[in-house]
Amino acid sequence: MKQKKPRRPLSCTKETTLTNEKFIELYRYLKLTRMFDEKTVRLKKQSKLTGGVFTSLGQEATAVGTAFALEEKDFIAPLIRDIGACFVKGIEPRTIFLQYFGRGTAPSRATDVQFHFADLEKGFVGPISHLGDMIPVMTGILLAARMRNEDRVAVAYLGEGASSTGTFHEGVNFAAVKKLPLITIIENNGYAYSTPTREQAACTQFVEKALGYGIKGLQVDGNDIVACYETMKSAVDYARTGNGSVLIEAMTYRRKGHAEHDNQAYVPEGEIEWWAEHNDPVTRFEKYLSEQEILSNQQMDDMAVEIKEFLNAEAEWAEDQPPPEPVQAAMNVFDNSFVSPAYKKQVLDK
Ligand SMILES: Cc1ncc(C[n+]2csc(CCOP(=O)(O)OP(=O)(O)O)c2C)c(N)n1
Repeated sequence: MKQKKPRRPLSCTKETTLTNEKFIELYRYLKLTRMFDEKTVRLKKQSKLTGGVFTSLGQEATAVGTAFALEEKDFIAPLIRDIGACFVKGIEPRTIFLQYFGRGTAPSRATDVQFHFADLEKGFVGPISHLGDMIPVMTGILLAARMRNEDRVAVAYLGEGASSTGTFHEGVNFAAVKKLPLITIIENNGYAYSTPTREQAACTQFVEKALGYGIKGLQVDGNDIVACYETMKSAVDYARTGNGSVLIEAMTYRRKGHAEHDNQAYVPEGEIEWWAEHNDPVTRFEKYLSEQEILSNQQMDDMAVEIKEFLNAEAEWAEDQPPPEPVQAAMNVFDNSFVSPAYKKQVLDK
């Protein structure tokens, strides 16, 4: 990934439709996402979490800024880098902590320790591991919505690596042909696990893939949260008014490894530090908020203290919840129709 030296520290785009009140809300989500990741990394290092920890360090603005342009009735299928979009859609940190701690009351009841769960009331269609597979799923959801005369937009988030899969092609193509309001967001963060972008695809601009499907393509600076919001807003307006699908390429950078266990030995020296110093989405937005006199540094610090206390309380609450009953381990995984009603009443429902 090219690292153009900025002449002056980057800020966020000035052209916006957002009010100051919305900016503050947006900032809280951004900061919450950053601090949630930091908290989960600490919990992992304390050996309190059993599963892998996947963070979005350095690319939080893409998930938060784009999800912020959606309406409550819209659907999202996030991926591991999009916890920020889950928060914007109303998923509480405590619910994700319950998953991470593998508690019996977690939506997945400890059969999964990531955020592979759904909350359809909130328009949150849970992610699955299989890259690209959520695109046909979201396409199907939109087709069903159309048949029911429901006005919904759906978003499938994925990395540039996932755009090399067959299901990406099938899903995007079908949505394009049917002019479904699907917004596919490719987060081009430089690496797919340890594979750099140049070894992932021969095209240099992933936005160009839109051309081949006959849909609208937009490219955005994924570390500029205001630009992410505005680009997404225009995509949502376009899709909602019957023009069909949109593909957005968000240019960003993954500052952590694939997950916490990945030491990033494949990353050239100095690259991560460069992005941290020159193109951090949180710093950029803070600079903007301060320049525009929307929030003072003191107010931002106060918000960080409030979020820290909130997250500590959320995590403590989740940790205190009971673990699952061993017998529940196989429930909702296999076909349990063989379970006799008496056994179910006696053991499972207690
Ligand atoms: C179909 C499929 N193939 C391989 C994997 C294993 N895998 C998990 S994440 C990952 C890399 C994903 O890269 P990218 O899509 O660019 O997203 P990023 O992690 O960079 O956000 C791979 C290969 C998988 N989950 N699904």
